Amino acid sequence: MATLLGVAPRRMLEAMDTTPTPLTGPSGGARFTGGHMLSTWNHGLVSNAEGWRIMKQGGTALDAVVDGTALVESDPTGTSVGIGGRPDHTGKVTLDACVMGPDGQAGGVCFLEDIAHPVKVARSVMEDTPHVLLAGDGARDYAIAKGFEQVNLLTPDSEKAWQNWRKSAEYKPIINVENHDTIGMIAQDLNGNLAGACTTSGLGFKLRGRVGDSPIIGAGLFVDNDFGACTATGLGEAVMRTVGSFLVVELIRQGRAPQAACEEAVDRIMAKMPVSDLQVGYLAMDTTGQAGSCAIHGGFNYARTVAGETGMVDAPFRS
Ligand code: SD4
Repeated sequence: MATLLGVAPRRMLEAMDTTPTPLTGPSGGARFTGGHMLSTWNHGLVSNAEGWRIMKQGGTALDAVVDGTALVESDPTGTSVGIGGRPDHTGKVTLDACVMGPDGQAGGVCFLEDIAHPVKVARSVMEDTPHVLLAGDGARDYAIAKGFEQVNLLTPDSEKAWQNWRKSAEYKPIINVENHDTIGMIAQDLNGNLAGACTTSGLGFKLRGRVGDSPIIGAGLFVDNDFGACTATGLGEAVMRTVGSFLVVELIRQGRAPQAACEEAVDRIMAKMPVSDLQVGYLAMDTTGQAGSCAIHGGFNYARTVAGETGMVDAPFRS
């Protein structure tokens, strides 16, 4: 039977090999089961500490990334995630988040207001609905109906920063200091399974309704339990245009080490657009315990935890 528009007829699909991928790493190496976590920026230390506490008690990678990043969402002094995040140009804080688990399950929320923990709502979208992404008022109504905590996300500090910004109302991304400090966290638990989460208030003083890469599966986050996981930080538009996190995991699937995969994803951005004012950083792991990172410019760092030992790492950069 001929295929129509590239859709394989059922008979062909049945003939395809559907044997599950063996539990080995991409290079055939053994899956790492010591506990591995990578989280963006300095606040990644808090997330990894919580993630390790959870893993040691038998929690999954998914538990670790959701509860680890939720801690950063709770910090009102963080100006780029959760409460205290810088508002949009109308003075309203709008949040984006997503999660992905080891079975390919995914959930996200974007343009969400008034809710303390978007990453937990994202998990609920994944686990309790047939959908992947809820937006705006619909996402807020869903969160309220599910009993999620409502808060005023605009702290006095953020309001002051917005009032100052309004004096010129000029928007210009400034590398690494413009609150480009999303928390993206990827983890492999003591059973060797992968998961990831990404949560942000997005770009400070963005246009109302702007959604970045962070809640978009494949852009700000991607997890394939058979091969690896990746998360992104920086200017979401550049990540979305190149479907960055999916690209990194796909390159790992094709045999690249996480480091080489992150470098290639950064190079793709640099080949397509001017980057003098634009920062993007990728963080990736494979299933064997290898990690990689790369940014366009210097200044991107991340927390790495391996079997309970944590350190901060400065990501290599390409510009
Ligand atoms: C965004 N990628 O909304 C986010 C911002 C970010 O570190 O990553 N900040 O474009």
